[in-house]
Amino acid sequence: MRRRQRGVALITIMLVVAVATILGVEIASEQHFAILRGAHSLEDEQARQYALGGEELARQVLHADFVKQPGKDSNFEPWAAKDLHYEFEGGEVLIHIEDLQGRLNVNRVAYGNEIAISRARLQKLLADLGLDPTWLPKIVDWIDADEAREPGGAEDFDYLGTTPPHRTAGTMLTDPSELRMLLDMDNETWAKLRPYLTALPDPATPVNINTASAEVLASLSTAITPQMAETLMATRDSLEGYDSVNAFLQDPALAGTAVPNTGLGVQSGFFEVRIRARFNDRFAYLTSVIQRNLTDGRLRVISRDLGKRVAGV
Ligand SMILES: [Ca+2]
Ligand SMILES: [Ca+2]
Repeated sequence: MRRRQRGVALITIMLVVAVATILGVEIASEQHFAILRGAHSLEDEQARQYALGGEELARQVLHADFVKQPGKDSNFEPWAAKDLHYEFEGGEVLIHIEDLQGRLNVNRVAYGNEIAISRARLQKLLADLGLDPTWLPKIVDWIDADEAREPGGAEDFDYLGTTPPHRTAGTMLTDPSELRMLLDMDNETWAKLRPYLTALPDPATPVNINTASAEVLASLSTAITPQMAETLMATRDSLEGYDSVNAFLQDPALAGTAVPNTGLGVQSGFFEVRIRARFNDRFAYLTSVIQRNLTDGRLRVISRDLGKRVAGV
């Protein structure tokens, strides 16, 4: 809120208090409720401003991280702390930052120069999660620009027969939740898949092996078993993150696996920030995606969802 607007908000709160005091006990109940409603909407607005303040704090944390060590990102850095919590007068802000490059970028299965390896990785993830392999062609068809069905896939023609009829995206996704619309997708399947997927605007964006979950590490090659992924996670913890992709590929746990040196990295440029803000007893929720420039650390909010209650904060 700009200073002047803040001043106006403060004067308005003071007026509400003054009016309530003057009217005292003689106030008619209807008027009383009207004032309460007014006060609540002011408090809601204050909570929303705190949430936006939380986003600004997240930007500062991410910028400080870049200044300290631009070439390497891991879950051992301050931005990844689970207790980013700030108290203000009458309220508080809770911030949870997640590296979106710790997930598989679904846009890579149909765009960019690494389509084949990206499809293989999503296929491996589906297999490890015990999900039907035809989710891959369905995801590919949903995102790719053509109307030609992959074997086992589904294009516009198949969706026009659904209720309500709709069409495929035919372009890169901005939010992976759009895949909830896939033919035959159900809540249970989507709940299993969702934690491991993201939709980033640049299909060249690699997976950060330092923030990837065990499931995503296991998806990197058919040669990596879930047990091996757990071993890799333990080594990664002891190192506080691998210094380079080569250091990861040379990990003894990967000996003989020939994991392709494609689409992997140790640096991140896309973060999801989930915020819960409170002012008095009013809450506001904000989810923002922040892009951090890999060369100069500049930060840019690329999406902002205010008001949606989110898990994880
Ligand atoms: Ca298509
Ligand atoms: Ca297609």
